[in-house]
Amino acid sequence: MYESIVADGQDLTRRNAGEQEQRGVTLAPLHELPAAWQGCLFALDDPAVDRSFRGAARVQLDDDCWIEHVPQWLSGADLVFAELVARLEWQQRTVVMYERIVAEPRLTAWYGAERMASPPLPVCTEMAAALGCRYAEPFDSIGFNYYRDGSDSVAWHGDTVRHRRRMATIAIVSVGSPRPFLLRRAGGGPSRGFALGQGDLLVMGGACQRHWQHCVPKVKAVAGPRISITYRHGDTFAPPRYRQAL
Ligand SMILES: O=C(O)CCC(=O)C(=O)O
Repeated sequence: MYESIVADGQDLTRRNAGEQEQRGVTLAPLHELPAAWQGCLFALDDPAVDRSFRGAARVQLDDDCWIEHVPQWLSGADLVFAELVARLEWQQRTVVMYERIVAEPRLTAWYGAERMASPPLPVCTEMAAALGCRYAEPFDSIGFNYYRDGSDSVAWHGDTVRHRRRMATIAIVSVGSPRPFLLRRAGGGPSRGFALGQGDLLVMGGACQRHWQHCVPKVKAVAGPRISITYRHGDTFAPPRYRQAL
């Protein structure tokens, strides 16, 4: 049932669009790094998190909402990127847009609470523990997004947790090539941007998911691949859009 995708995974995935429409999701494990990956393969340090959060910069967006940025919080990020590409069962999900079924412009993988005891890499547990200590939240799920190139993206949104809780802390660790990550007030207006990759951590806290939106826009310039590793809390069950694929 799995599609076997190697170096040109993006092309093959897109050739199978017809099948994705019928099944809603295609499992797309990738066993080799994309040709575009320019990581320093000679500098693959053992992954480790900086438990001191040195260099953390917190920005109060408004009375209720804050973000914290920690550049290069995870060391050995190139190795983590390569291992996640190879180990995760990447899924090509579809969504309904304007009455048409279209493939999401990125691949995804999900580890809910029931899978957190056996994460794809030990450092995923280390990250959850360090984040839990600093932000005083029991991070119990990980969502992975794989942006294969500049045409992959995620549109402006607030995470669905906003429907259940006003306050939530969401921590995103980025590995691979830096990509713009933008934040703006819900409903529009000027945006604030970060280039996230190579082990950077960006945390959104307070009522950010209600009052602010974030996105990873498409980029025209050549962009290498990036994976975001997103820690959330209180999402015992996978959100509906993931559930179809389990
Ligand atoms: O990839 C990112 O940095 C953002 C991911 C995201 O917005 C999401 O999973 O809801």
